[in-house]
Amino acid sequence: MNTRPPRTRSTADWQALDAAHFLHPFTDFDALAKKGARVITRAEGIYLWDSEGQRILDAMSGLWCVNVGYGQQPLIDAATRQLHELPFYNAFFQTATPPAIELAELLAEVTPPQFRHVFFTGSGSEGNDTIVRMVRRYWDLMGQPERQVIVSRRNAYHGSTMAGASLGGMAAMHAQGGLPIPGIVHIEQPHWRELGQGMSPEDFGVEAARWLEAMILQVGPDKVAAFIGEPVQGAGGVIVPPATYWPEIQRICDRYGILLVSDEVICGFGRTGHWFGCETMGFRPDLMTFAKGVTSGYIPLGGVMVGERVARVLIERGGEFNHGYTYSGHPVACAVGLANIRLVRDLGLVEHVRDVIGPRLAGAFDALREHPLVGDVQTCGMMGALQLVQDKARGTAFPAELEVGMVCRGHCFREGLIMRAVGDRMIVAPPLVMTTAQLDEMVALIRRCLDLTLDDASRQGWLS
Ligand code: PXG
Repeated sequence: MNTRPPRTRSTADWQALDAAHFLHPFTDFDALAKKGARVITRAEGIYLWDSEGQRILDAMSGLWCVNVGYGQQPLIDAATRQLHELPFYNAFFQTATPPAIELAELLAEVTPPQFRHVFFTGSGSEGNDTIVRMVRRYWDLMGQPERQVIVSRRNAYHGSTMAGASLGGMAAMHAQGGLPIPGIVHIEQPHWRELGQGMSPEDFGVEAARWLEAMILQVGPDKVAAFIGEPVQGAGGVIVPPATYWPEIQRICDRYGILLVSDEVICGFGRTGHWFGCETMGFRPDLMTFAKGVTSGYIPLGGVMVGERVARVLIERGGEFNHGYTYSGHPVACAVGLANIRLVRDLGLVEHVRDVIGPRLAGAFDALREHPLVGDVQTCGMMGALQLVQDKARGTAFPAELEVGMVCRGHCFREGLIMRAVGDRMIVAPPLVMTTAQLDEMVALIRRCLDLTLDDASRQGWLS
């Protein structure tokens, strides 16, 4: 029986309470308190409803995570069953729980063959903190303790903890809290449109990968522990590297013996049309971070897949690894993860992305190239970006202070569509269960919001 009282507060009441007590992530607290938060109250399939009763098509899957869509009964049942049976037990003191053991087995099955072991965390950020400690521990055990430096990329996102934000390449994050921590360096991102003009994408992909080699030589090959990257940069704006990039990165890592880490927090579990982004991009990581799509965001869970190269050393020569979280292997989270991965498999979602809905998104975004505001388009599986430009013929960007992306995002909100703006890149990462009819509905909404933004831009004289 549901004994919870009905949610009878008005939107204004919710907003006042929110402003009084709730500090939101990545938010200007004062500005939000003045404006009032949008309160999301329920969801079903690919749609959300807010406290005003407006239906919203969620083209961002919550926050790149609700891959199976909202309201999936098998996940709800798995959580409920596990909450009754054993809501919590830890994995620290030589104990384990059945859901954690079974999820570890299933993860070994769906990940590439070099992965047979997993270290569970509560989030992607904790996963990347684990990566930093684990790769340094690996090199200690290998008798090369001077290998400490991890190479990452500008405009990467790897989380918000001290190590996650340090690995990330976001200047605004480094400006707060004394980051990056020592031993983390950054190279430029493989963003052909921004950095590769005058070169073919293929040539640029190789060139961008060689920036890694240049950095290795600058730091000293005997000091570099690992390279980390998202197969496709997500929060940075859905930046899809040229096909030549990752194979060249792999070659360089092999050449210098450094560990290759794939941050699969967004790309994992089918989003790119393969189980993992490294499979789509053609490389073979030694370690992978995952989170989000492992439970479709129904409950927090993350982790690190540890390839045999590292696992064998940690297991056979390591002794105790002094690292772990209360919620490493949380039984309810793992039960939901199991149900979610089985559902992804039963519904054939990876194939749906690869063969049906991903190609349809690519085709629809390609058709948006002729829109006067759209200067460039990129997609990969169920991720897509539309670059808004001031002058289509020359491809020039709008002045940043006009915040055209935010203008477009405002129209999306009002029209019942959630899309992210990263600068002037409008991005989507819809639920993988999206049907073709729903995709067409989403694209029609996007087109309408682009038209409304174009009207604003011409009325304000921003196009001249
Ligand atoms: N790695 C990647 C690639 C991510 O996208 C994290 C790590 C951190 O995961 P947790 O679970 O600690 O948040 C992420 C998270 C955005 C946005 O604005 C993206 C993320 C988080 C918050 C906002 O697109 N990705």
